[in-house]
Amino acid sequence: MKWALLLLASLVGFTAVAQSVQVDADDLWLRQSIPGQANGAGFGTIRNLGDEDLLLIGGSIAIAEDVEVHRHVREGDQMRMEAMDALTIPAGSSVELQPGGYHLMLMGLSEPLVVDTDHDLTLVFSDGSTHTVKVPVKELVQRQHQGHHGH
Ligand SMILES: [Cu+2]
Repeated sequence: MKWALLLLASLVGFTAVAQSVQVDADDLWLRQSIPGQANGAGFGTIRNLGDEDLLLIGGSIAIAEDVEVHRHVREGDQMRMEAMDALTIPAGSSVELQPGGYHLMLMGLSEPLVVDTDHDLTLVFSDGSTHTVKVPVKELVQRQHQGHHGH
């Protein structure tokens, strides 16, 4: 009887340690890249299902050297990207990664991102926890009317 309780206690302890971060990132996707393109980009929604804020600091993927968190910032009439130390995903809330806004940048692609393939992407948070999802590559949507956006 006693050994059973000890076993149970150790199992419970193990479960607590092994518990993965409470994140839903199932609709993340990667944008199709063209051959020779150095970097790729990932978009979609990251939901924090836990009750503590999460700080996304980057990630990893087999086909790129590194995954960075980027945002676009406006400088006069120009938009440029910059790397972020961390992107806060508030507890019980979500953050949208989208073209022209926050995004994941796949630095140093070793091969192009091909439509209808998918890749294991691991998100890394500031507390060392990780979350791995299978993300599909989707078509690069051409924007026909760039420059016609009003204010
Ligand atoms: Cu970027």
